[in-house]
Order: sequence, then structure tokens, then C-alpha cells
Amino acid sequence: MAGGGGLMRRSDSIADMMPEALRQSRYHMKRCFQRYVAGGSRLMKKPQLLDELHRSADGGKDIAEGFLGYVISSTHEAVVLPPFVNFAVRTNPGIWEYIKVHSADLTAQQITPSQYLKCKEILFDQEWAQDDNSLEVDFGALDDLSTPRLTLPSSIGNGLHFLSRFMSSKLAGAGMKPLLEYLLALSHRGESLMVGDTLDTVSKLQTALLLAEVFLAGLRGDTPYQKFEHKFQEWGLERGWGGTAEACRETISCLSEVLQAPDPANMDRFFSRVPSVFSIVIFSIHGYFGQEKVLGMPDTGGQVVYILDQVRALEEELLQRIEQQGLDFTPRILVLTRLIPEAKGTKCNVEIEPVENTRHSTILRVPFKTEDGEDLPQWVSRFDIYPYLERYAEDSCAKILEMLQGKPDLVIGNYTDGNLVASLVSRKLGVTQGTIAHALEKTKYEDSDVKWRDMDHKYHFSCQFTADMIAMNTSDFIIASTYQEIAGSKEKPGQYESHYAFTMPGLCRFATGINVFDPKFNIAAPGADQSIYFPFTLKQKRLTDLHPQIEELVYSKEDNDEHIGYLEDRSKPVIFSMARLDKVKNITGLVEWYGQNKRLRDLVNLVVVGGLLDPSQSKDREEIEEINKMHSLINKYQLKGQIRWIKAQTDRVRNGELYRCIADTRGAFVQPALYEAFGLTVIEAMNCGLPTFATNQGGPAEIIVNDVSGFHINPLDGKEASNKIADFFQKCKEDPMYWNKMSTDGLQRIYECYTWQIYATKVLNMGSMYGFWRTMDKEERQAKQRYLQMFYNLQFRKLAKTVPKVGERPEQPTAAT
Ligand code: UDP
Ligand code: LCN
Repeated sequence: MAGGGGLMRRSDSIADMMPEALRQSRYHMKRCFQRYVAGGSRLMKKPQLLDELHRSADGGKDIAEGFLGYVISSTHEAVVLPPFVNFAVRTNPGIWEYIKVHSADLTAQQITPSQYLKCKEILFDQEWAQDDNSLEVDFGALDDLSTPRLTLPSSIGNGLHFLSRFMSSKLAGAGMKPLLEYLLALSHRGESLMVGDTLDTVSKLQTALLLAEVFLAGLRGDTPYQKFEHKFQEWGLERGWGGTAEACRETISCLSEVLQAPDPANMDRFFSRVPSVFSIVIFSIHGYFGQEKVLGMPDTGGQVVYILDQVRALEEELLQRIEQQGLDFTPRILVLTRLIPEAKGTKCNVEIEPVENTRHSTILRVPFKTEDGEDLPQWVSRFDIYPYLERYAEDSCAKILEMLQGKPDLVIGNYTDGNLVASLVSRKLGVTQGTIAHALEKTKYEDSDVKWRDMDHKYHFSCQFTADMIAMNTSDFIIASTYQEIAGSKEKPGQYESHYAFTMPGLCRFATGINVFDPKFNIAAPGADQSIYFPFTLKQKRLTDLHPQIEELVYSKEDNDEHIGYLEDRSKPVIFSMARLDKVKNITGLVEWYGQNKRLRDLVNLVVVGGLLDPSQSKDREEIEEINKMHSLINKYQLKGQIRWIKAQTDRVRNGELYRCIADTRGAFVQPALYEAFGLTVIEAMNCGLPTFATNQGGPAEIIVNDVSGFHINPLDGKEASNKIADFFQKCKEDPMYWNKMSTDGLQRIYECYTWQIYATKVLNMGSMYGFWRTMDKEERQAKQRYLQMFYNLQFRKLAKTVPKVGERPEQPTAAT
């Protein structure tokens, strides 16, 4: 059973409850199991299992509502290997149980994840499944009783909070030495901070704090630190407690409380004040990373927006903290990306570029190298990037040390490539590592783990999932945008959760990949830049200068290389969508729904922004397919006159005004993705006051409260989705106030939950707290790090070599066991 550290007692396990259930409805259960095995060996998903269950119930409700119904509706999938059916049951987010049932006598037994995965492998690679020496990796095997784990599914994603409680009790039990050692080691560029080396015992430190506290009580709160610095030094205290007497007093009081009897509230407060993070390195390697003309290009979307906004927010927060700590250091943030000589009109061929609207943040571009040591000129798809990463990590590490004139305090990776490189760099430099996924590809493509071989030539998932496993496990903390990203919902496993136990037959079985009850998981949702995405109602701020351009972009009648199609009836509201033209974004799906729904076509026009219009201009495999599909749908449904397809737009400021111009038509934003990790366009649209319909698959389902701050749509049911949109516009026709209500309620949701300031505070607290935790948990970590290092060396490196470099012919992927 997974995760929850024993939340479900053994006696509550489904396998144990089975005999009792059998007594209740043996006949029906037998029939149901006969149906399952009648189809032979196969992998069955929940809908199929439920369907067979209902059929075997003969319309009788009892069985579906009884115990078996409960088991099947909690089952994620089942492996049928007659006469057995093996269930992967998920009773709650993060909690899994694997059960093997004999279809004839209905005996049931609990099996381990590894046993379950072996059954699954038989369907795909029998020989490998039955080989006792197939590669099985079990990161969980290295956890012992002292490894802290959350137990409540509702607490998943709240790791920081849990960790401060755990560390408080650990310090209370084992003594304050680890904290003292941590404080003694605090320094910046050779300058010791807070606690000088004379205070080398806890009692000496406590005495110094007492003296300082008494002394500070006699000073005015706003007395600057410089005025009493000499006194602090006499007691062995160094800079970093605060810029004023009041700030120092508060920090000292938190620490004194912690030293006396550690409690989570004071731990949190203290670690949010500790001067431990001044320089941060953020890796976002693939794609075109730049500040202009890059958005919408292949592989280039929200991640770039996220990082640039994140950097601004982090810099602001760092500056504030440094001031509060009474220090005069300059924070530094470096965004490490790839230098692409063939930059296609962007600045991606420029090595160093300051981040706009910041003072101390810089984009640093490091090239990929060819075998001959030359800079690789071309863009490389994120799926083909693996052979370049190790060298990239080495080269960027050297550059970072040069630019920062020392080590960073925190390294944060983004997406698989950035996270793998962050793991290598943080290991080499011995610094705290944070991980951000944005999207984990495994959940985007159904059965991409077991069917990895079929997809590997195109996507190289063998490398990607291996790299993801390494990064998730090495990282000190993981930043997720939503709960669902980690642990999904009652109905559906989360992105990280789906890496708990999985297998890639012929390659590697992950008996435990990552456990979502690990306190390294934290939710910190991003925001949208509110200077760009503001409500359409703020008339004085509107960018009216851009209106003629937007008018041309949306309403001119001619096709050109920027847009095709036109809008015959300007009086109709516009439904709008904007995304990279990837399959999973499902822009073509939206066009098809629109094409097929006459009522919707009568009510509104459709404007979509995405991709290129000419397939011969694209180098991206998926984009080319989608471009062709767009053209054929426009022809098939004769959409000209009702649709405008505009190519990818790279100007964020103008895009902000575009959302607002759509709101002027009393239109709506539609995000139809088959799966969306977070969905920045959703919060951009809502920030502009556009009522929003977004996919119920992924992050948007959490951003929007259905029917309150927007609407969820099911991307797998286009008819229902397009009718829902049509109903909305019908209702708005009858009651124009309804549109206003949805617009303001969407905005309210944003202001309450999605701002960059909240984000930055949380992330810096993570950097500080997990930095300390690393030092406390050194021994436990070491074994795991060794295991990971070996896995990297023996498995990842070999896989990366199977990915053709630019100009090479594809090599056959080999099993790397
Ligand atoms: N975007 C853009 N022009 C385009 C397509 C997208 O400016 O042609 C921007 C969009 O406004 C958003 C980001 O790219 O800021 C896409 O982020 P999202 O989270 O929606 O999806 P991703 O591309 O990251 O999967
Ligand atoms: C990547 C994605 O696919 C989106 O879902 C996110 O919104 C974006 O990154 C920013 O995190």
C-alpha cells in the first residue's frame, strides 16, 4: 500500500474485506469476474471495468452499489491474466493498494507494487517480466522509519508546514546541536553571519541572545543596526539579525523560543528571516528562452512567462528580506538557458541579457556543444535534448561560478531538462535544489510508460522519465502549481502520483518512483503579471494605441501570412483561444467542436491564436500535423466567415490588450486542452475580465470553481463542451448581467489565490527551510544520493546516447539493463 504511512490500517485493506463482500454477493461477483477474464489477457481501465460490472449486474443495482462497486470505482486499472485479475486500487489521492483476485474461487490477496507491475509487464514484454534480474529500482527502499512522511491526503503539497513541525520535534528530542552548527556555518562571500565562531555551544549562544534582548529592550525600535553593531560583536553576534533594533529583537526572540522549546510557528518565523539565500540559479534550458519574439514558438510557452515573472517576484522579495536583515548585499538571480546561434530573429544568440524590470537578474545563455566542440547552431526539440545535457551542466556550472564569483545558494530547475541539469549542478556544488515540472509528459500520453518503445523514436520517453525520476528524487523540494499536479483529485491520479509505481517493460521497473506523501512537495501557484493582464474595465489604462493593429489582426478581411479566415458578422461576441499548436492543447479540437455546433456558430465567432499557418515553415513534428489539421477543418466545416486563425503572437503586451478587446465583444476565453498542467492563459484571461471555459483535465480544474468563477469543460466530449458554451451565450443574450457576473467573479478568484507575491514568499521560505533540513538529514540522504548517482551513470547516460544528435541518424533504442 502506498504512501500514507499506514493511514489505512491493514484490517481496512480491500483484500481483507473481500471475503465478507463475497459472502454478500458471490453469484454476481463471479459473473463479473468471468466477464473480465473472458476477454483474455489485457489491461483494463476504469470505464471498461465499470461497464462490464454494470452488464453483469443485469440491471440490478445492488452489485454496483455494494463492495465490488466500491472497489471497481476506486480502481485505476486492472491487469487481467486469466484466471487472475490484478487491481490497482486508489481509494484516496496518493493511497494505492494492489490486489490479486482469482476469478473462479474469488480468493483475494494483497500484492506489492512490484508484483503488480510484473503482471502488467507480461502484457507487453513477457520475457523481461519473467526475468528475475530485470532492472528494478526502488527509491522507497532507502527510506527508513526516521524518514518523515505525511499521512493525510489532504496535507499533500503542504510539506513546509509539516517539515517545520517534524524538525521542531526532532530538535526537541535530539538537541539543538544541528541548529547551532547550521548557524555557525551561515556566511556570505566569506563573511560570517548571525553567529560568530566564539559561540560554539548552545548555552553560549543562549547567553548572548539574552544579553542582546535585554539591551535591545532599552532602545527605540527604529534604532539602526550600525548604532549597536559593536555591542553585538562583543557578544559574538554578527550581522544578519535585522536592520533595526526592532527587527533584531523579533529575530532573536524567535530563535530564543526555538532554542528553549522548538515549536513550528517560531521555526517558520525564524527561517523566513534567516539570511541564507542571496543568489539563485534557475535552469530553463530548452526552447527559445527570451523576452521578446519567442512566445508561441515550438516548445516555448508558459514556462518562459512563468520564469520571467518569477524572477521579478523573487528579486523583489530578496531585496526586501536583505533590507530587513540589515545587510547590504546585492542579490543575484541567473536564468540559465541555451544559447541558440540560429536565433530566428530573437535574442537567443546573445550570451548575457539583463531581465527587464529587474536590477540584479540576468539571462545567461550557454551553448550546446557538438562532438567537435563547436557551438550547436540549431534549435533542438525538448524531446531530443538529452545527449547534450551533461556537457551543458559542466559548462554552465563553470559560467555560474565565474558570474557569481562563488556558489549560488539555491538552484531551481524547470521541466525535465532543467531539473536534470539542476540535479547535476547542485550535487557538484553542494547547494539546495528545487524542482519545478510545469508538465510531466508521462501523464499527457496515455500508457506512455508501458508503451514507451512505440513512442521512443519520437519522444525519447526512456530518457525523459528516467531523468524525471532522478531529479524528483535528488531534489530537496518540489514546487507544484496546484494540488492536482501532485495528487490529482478523488477521481484521477496526479502527475507526480502517477510516478509512484510504474514500469517501462524492457527498460526499468520503478517499484517506488516518488511518494507524494514526501514532505518535499509544496504548492506555490503562479500569478500573471498584473501590469500586462488587467481588467478590460480599467479604461484609463487601456492601450488604445494598439487598437488599430488589433482591429487589423482580428477583423480585416484578407488572408495573409499572419492570419487566415475572416469574421463576417462583427456584431457577434468572440470566443477566443491561444496556445502553442501542440496536439495536447487541442486547438484543433475546439475548431472541430465549433464547426459541428450550428447553435454555437450562430451565436459567436471564433478567433484562435497559435502556431504557424504554413506547415512548410515549421520544424516541429506535432505542430506540422496540427497546422494541416487546422486547414482541413476550416475547409471541411466551411468556417471562413466565422473563424479567424492568427499565427502565434509573441508580444505579451499586445496580447494583454487582445484579451481585453475580446472582452469588449462580451466574448469568452476557451482553453480546450486534452490535459493542461497549470494553464497560464486561463489566469491571464481571467485577469482581463474574460469569462473563461477551461479543460477539466489538469490545473484549470483547480483554478476555476465551476459555474462560480468560470466553467469546466470536458475536452473528451466536444458536443457537451460546445453546448455548454452555447448555453452561456444564450443565457447572456437573455440576461446581459450574467456575463458581467461571471467576469467579476473570475477576477475575484484571481485576486484571492493567484499572485506572484505570495509565490515568492513561499519559495524563499522553502529555500531557507529545506536548506537547513539538508544539513539535518545528511546521513539518510547520502545513501540515496549514492544510489541515484549510480542510476544516473549506468542508466541515464546509456539512454541519452541512443538519442540522435542533430545530423546523426537515429540509433535503435536498446534495453539498458
Ligand atoms: N502565448 C503567447 N502567444 C502564443 C501562444 C501563447 O504569448 O501564440 C503565451 C500565453 O499568453 C501564455 C503562455 O504563452 O503566457 C502559454 O502558457 P500556458 O501555461 O497556457 O501553456 P504552455 O505553453 O506553457 O503549455
Ligand atoms: C507549462 C505548461 O504546460 C503549462 O500548463 C503551465 O501553465 C506553464 O508551463 C507554466 O507553469
